[in-house]
Amino acid sequence: MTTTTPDLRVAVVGAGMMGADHVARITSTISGATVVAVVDPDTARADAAAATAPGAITAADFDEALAATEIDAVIIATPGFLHEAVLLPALDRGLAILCEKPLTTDEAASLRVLEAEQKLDRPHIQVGFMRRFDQGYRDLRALVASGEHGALLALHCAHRNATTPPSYSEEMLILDSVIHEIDAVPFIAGEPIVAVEVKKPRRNSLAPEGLREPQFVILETESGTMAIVEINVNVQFGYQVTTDAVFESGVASIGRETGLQLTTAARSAVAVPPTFKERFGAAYDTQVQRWVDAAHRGTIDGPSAWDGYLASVVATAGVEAQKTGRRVEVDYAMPKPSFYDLPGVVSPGE
Ligand code: ISE
Repeated sequence: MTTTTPDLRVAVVGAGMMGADHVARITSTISGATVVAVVDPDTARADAAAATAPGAITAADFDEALAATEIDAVIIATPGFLHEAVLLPALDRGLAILCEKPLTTDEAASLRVLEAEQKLDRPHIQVGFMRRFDQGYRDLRALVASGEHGALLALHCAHRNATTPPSYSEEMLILDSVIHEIDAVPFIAGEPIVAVEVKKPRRNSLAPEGLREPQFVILETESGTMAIVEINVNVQFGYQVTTDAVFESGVASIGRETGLQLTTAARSAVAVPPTFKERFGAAYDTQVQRWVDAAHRGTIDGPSAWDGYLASVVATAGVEAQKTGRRVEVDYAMPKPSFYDLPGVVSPGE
């Protein structure tokens, strides 16, 4: 006789681009999980996302969904400043949680989340820093760790989006976009960020009125590796995220466009993905499958709330650097609690 484990019953909170993508992913690609609820105050958006998940109910808020159906796990895909309001009740109920980045949009809120989580028996929150599941990032991390080409001296990171919505503010360059590099740079370099500085070159006149971008965000790590991040979010042509790593005796690059190269009419071209959904599609799939598998085992398998907290400390310093033009040192309030060292909490790539 074979026994089958019941699917993880997942609520997806936030049915915007990312939330809708996760609903469709769980339904069509991921095994061991079913979307049972889609939560969004915008009923048209909730309905549209739920249409891809047979049997899922829709609800205007998380409480309504909790009251209406049995839920084991939640994916939080609302804007970052709304995460805490879902994280706290989800922790209270002991749900498995995949929280899209950022954990929260400021350090104080991240601390409150850490405190609430540490009242439980083990970490429940995995943070959606999906770049850690991208093969290029993992290869680069392994190359740095191997020491084969000497020390890592510098990283040139380009982070380019086609356009931004009207709600996108200057702070979001750091809190919503560079937050990915704020997590990825320590992941690649194997050491924490200790200082941030922001430089503002000539403004792109194609950016929405009032948005001062592109910007260069300089992240320094403990041993002096410098990552220079070009955040450039109205490039019009598509989505591009590349990293060039400079070692003592070599240079490595990830993220260049690959695939079919068509040469015709005196031109040669490779397609550029339109958005992050396509560029990081495989990484999102791996991340969600590993989170579901880990939830069945009662653990997480990826960046934890501690990683989310570290990123929010750096991001808070980054916003100060952006406002003042100064180099701002990062002050982590505490060492990593042993709670986050539990065996079974695996860092991807390890
Ligand atoms: C968006 O929220 C993401 O997470 C994307 O990966 C990033 O490239 C974009 O700039 C953000 O707004």
